[in-house]
Amino acid sequence: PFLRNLLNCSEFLSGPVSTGFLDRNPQLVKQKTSKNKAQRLLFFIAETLVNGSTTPISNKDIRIPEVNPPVPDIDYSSSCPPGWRQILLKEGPEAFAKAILRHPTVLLTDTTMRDAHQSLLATRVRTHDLIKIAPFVARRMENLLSLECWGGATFDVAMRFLHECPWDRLEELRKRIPNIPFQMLLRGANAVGYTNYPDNVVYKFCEEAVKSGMDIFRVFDCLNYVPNMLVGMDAVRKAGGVVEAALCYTGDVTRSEKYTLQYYLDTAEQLVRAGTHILAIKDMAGLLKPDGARLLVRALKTKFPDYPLHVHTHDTAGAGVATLLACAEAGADIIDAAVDSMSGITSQPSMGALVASLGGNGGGLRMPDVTQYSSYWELTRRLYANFECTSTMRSGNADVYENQIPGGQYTNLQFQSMSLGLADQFELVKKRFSEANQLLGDIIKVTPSSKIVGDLAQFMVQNGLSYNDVLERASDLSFPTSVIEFFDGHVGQPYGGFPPKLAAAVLRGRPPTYTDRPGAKMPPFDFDALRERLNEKFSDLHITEKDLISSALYPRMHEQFMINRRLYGPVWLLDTRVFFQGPKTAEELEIQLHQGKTMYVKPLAVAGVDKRGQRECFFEVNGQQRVVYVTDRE
Ligand code: 3PY
Ligand code: ZN
Repeated sequence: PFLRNLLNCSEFLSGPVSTGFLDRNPQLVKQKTSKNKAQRLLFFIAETLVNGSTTPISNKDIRIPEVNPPVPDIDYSSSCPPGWRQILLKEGPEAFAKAILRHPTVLLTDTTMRDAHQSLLATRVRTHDLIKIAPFVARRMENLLSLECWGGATFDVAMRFLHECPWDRLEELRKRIPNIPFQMLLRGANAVGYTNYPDNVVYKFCEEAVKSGMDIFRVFDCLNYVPNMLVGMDAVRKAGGVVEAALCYTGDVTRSEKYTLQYYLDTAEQLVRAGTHILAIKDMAGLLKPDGARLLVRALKTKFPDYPLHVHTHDTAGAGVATLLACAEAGADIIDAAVDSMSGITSQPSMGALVASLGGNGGGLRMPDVTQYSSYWELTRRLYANFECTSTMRSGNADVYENQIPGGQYTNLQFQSMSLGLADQFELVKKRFSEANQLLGDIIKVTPSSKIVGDLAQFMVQNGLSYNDVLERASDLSFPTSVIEFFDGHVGQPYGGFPPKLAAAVLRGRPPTYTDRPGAKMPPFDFDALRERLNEKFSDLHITEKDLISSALYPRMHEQFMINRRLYGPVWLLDTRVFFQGPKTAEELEIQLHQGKTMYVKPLAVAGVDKRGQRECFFEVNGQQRVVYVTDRE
């Protein structure tokens, strides 16, 4: 087989073989693992027993508790009641938007399955735990306007850290929740990545997302740069999805001189003209306070009464519930909440608090159902104790109004500071974040522009630079790449333009590469060539159109994911404790391979290292003894 593979390998056929040839062509070497799903999972378990977690864990000292979060005991044989998705499927996006407008009371979006765990648990919640509770959500939370369960960082984290295919997650959830519209976060021309992509990548992404079950796309751009958003909006519309164009909120609309009420109204006007179905306010840092919320929501609803208004905030300071109640009073049509046990601090405001406070019209949700849903997540959250971002942030912090760090980034920045040995300087990092923002021209801060501000802040702290030092010494400083690319126009054009003096210094006097939409100059992505390459490299795996998109967005990460998939199989079937930590000796694991087929695995013993550097792992599988060999990497 090696020779046959070699003769099919284009790198081998096209010239002399150079260093790293085998690493670049792992398909040439037959893996020692069997192709069988059960055997791959067994190999994965053996791997965790011998070498520990296959994915980085922030705090290894924390042992994952042996809890098995029970799903609420309801009648799962009953069919799912109809929900908003039936209206969408039957009548289409325009009529769906009209139906929202006609609805007499405010509606809710549940963010538990995306933003809440992105903001609290480093996006690590696994498909396993999401699909366990999905049948309950479909039957008891059927009045949700939508369920945010995809997009943002979930796409790359699934592949990079969880060895999961993000598309499978979407499809598995969709199978179990046919009645509630799914909602995702689309970073405009950045799709679900951190950089601009050729337009055909964004179009193909949206097309496949709709086919896999996505309904509502919250499209934003990290600088509110409308040309970048238009690509995403058009791609969603062509794919048949609901376009929800978002205005990213920053500053304080009641007093900011730059991001004024007029600024938001003018930007909204462009989004309405571009054919959005729904308008959204995306307050990614939790800066919107009740007075600003009333002002902004009233103004938008007065000017654009024919468009449903959806409000998203974070509870970083602790004022989130008050803000969302103010939005509801002022006429917002939909508000975002996370279930109680996954809410608060850098996540969304509490669903239970909102449902209770809205009295008889809590988005059509029933308090006992919310409580049961919350109990499931309370225990499930404990399985992710290693990723609890709030281990250092235990309460709300109103200093966010000053530093404006987005919810999803706050704790990341804290971890990043710790790993750079700057843990005790986090206060300074926050101060520098706010100064870095001013240096860059007071920009909108959300993925990826927030990272640029964060990179500059870290750079200032590490090099002991103050605001004035940066300004004075700019032409001699080696700025982080992200900062150079920002001034070079790679992200888009910020509102109000680039600060000219710093731009000239950072670019060393040369003109910027992009002065308009970066994607406009990119040649289309060659999907045919990629398909050929992947089919050759992974000739033993079935390459789908979705694989092509994952690879176009994240080439190296996707390749590693494919290698892991080949080795480990569908690891999302394993319990979360087993996935991150491995099982205990003699613990009996019950793994449901598919409907009606369960595998029972009991790890018995791990032998010492043999001459080849391998260890024998002994298991009992469905009552039979089995041995798996794993290389000890110590
Ligand atoms: C993301 O882009 O992942 C965000 O959550 C932005 O708020
Ligand atoms: Zn958010």
